[in-house]
Amino acid sequence: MTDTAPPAETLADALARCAEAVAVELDRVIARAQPVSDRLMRAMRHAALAGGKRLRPFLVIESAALFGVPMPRALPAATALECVHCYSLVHDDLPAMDNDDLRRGQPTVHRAYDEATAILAGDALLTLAFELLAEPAADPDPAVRIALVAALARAAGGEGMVGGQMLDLAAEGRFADAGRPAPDLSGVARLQELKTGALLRQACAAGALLGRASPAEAADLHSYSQAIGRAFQIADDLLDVEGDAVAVGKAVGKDSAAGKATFVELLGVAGARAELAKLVEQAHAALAGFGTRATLLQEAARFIAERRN
Ligand code: GRG
Repeated sequence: MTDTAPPAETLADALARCAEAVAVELDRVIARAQPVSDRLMRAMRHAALAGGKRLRPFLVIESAALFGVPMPRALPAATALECVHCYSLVHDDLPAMDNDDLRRGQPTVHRAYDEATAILAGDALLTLAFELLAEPAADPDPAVRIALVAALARAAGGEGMVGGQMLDLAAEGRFADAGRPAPDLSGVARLQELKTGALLRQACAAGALLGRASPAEAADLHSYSQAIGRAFQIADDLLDVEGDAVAVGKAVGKDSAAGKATFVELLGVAGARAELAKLVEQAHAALAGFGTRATLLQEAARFIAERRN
């Protein structure tokens, strides 16, 4: 008999395990719309089940796992967050927003269906998220369910992602009566912290809530999530400049075409890469206190920084 420990799960395997579990759960909960409208359900499925890295659910599941919460217990909160993310992509692709034809290598929802159906599919995914968090399966403690609902609402709404999207449109000069703010690093950082950072931070905050993290543990996870949120956006800006539309699964070069200020434009490609490396180090350091339990989350920071799609 040997006393060797089983090999640690690789990041790729962990991402695949979470993605599979979330897809099964999304499939199950989206079916609730079917008795009312098969078309709505199909559009929601198109939005939520046609690929995606499932990074946010992975972060919920792995943050909760730091505290010994098993994946099935974290799955409702993880699925809820992915519902909000998928809604945001559907609405972001609409003609009134980014007007994109391609997402995750597929036609966008308004292209595959129509604009009204896409708006409603996004609305239905957003509201489904809160339904999932309000259900007892999200957490046995009603106070924790309320905290999950409140935190997701803040992260997704006007003081979070939607607010960031508004700043982004303003930065493009989309509001004739509001002028166009001069691009600077702190303005871009604030916009991105809200637009894309808020949901990534919420992923780790949800894991901390599910795991009954101490204030110090929650603060460490918060620092980690801030670092990966920034890294995610810089990587996204680099992909917009250097990425290949087929690999990325959506149009690239749109930021410069829209005259948008980005980290890459403000820091240069080399500066952006240096900043990425710093952020990966910060993310690692933030979780040092969790020891080897945090290995997957630490590896995820590098994955986010170096992603190709
Ligand atoms: C319209 C309410 C509303 C909000 C839109 C998040 C957002 C705000 C828009 C998304 C547009 C976009 C492409 C932003 C860049 C960063 C981002 C969120 C990319 C997509 O996230 P990934 O890479 O996507 O995690 P997958 O497909 O893997 O899920």
